[in-house]
Amino acid sequence: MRVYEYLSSGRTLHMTLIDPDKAPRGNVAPLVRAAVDAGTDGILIGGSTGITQTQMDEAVEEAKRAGSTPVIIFPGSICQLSSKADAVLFLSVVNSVDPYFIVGAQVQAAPIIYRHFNNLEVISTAYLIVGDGGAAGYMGAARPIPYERHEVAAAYALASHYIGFMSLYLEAGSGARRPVNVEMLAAVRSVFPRVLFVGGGIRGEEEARALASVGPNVIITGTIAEEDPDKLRRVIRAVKGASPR
Ligand code: 1GP
Repeated sequence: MRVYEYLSSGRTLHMTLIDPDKAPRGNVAPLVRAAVDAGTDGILIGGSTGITQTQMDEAVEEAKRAGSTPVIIFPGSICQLSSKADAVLFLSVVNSVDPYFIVGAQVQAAPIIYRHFNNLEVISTAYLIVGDGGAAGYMGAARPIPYERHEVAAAYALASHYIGFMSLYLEAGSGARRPVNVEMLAAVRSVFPRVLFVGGGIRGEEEARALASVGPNVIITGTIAEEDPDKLRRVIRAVKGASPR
């Protein structure tokens, strides 16, 4: 099954983000095994700073060897492509103030994917950064949408739908003090009919359950996988238990 089809299956999936900069060689496999064991539905690999192409290849290979879930690249730069992954989120930081992050990096990456990584499934993704924004917001020169400005997020989501993005990733930033509000997620969900990811700052079962009840396609957590496998298990259970579709 193609990854996009898997993401669109109708139920809310949980995926685990692994940043190779924080999980160096040899540390990816244990994280993947723990996440798969806890019930995660896929692995995203990428990060905002300090990752080479070799590190990506190694991390993706390690992740593939350790578990059978799809491995998806979540690139922070054009150095983070790998032919060994199943798919790449072809991100455009739609609320960046720097055109490089909206279309420049993509123009650099596209011919590389076409010529060298054409086995990679490409999933165009509107990357919408809100609230804290984290390192992704800073590095991507985003103008993060304030947590309470649901209507602004919905306007971006509708524009992303009309432009034709296959997916939208609503991001509060890795390690954010708090995740995206349920109301903002609901506002985005109501106008964006394709694959919707949400992540950043999700640590507790209650917030995971509340976000899942809105019906995003994928809830992503990263930090808790590194910190506490039991918490990860509880969050995944909450995501799956709350799924309304
Ligand atoms: C970042 O949404 C992910 O894109 C993960 O965030 O590390 O805060 O779970 P956390």
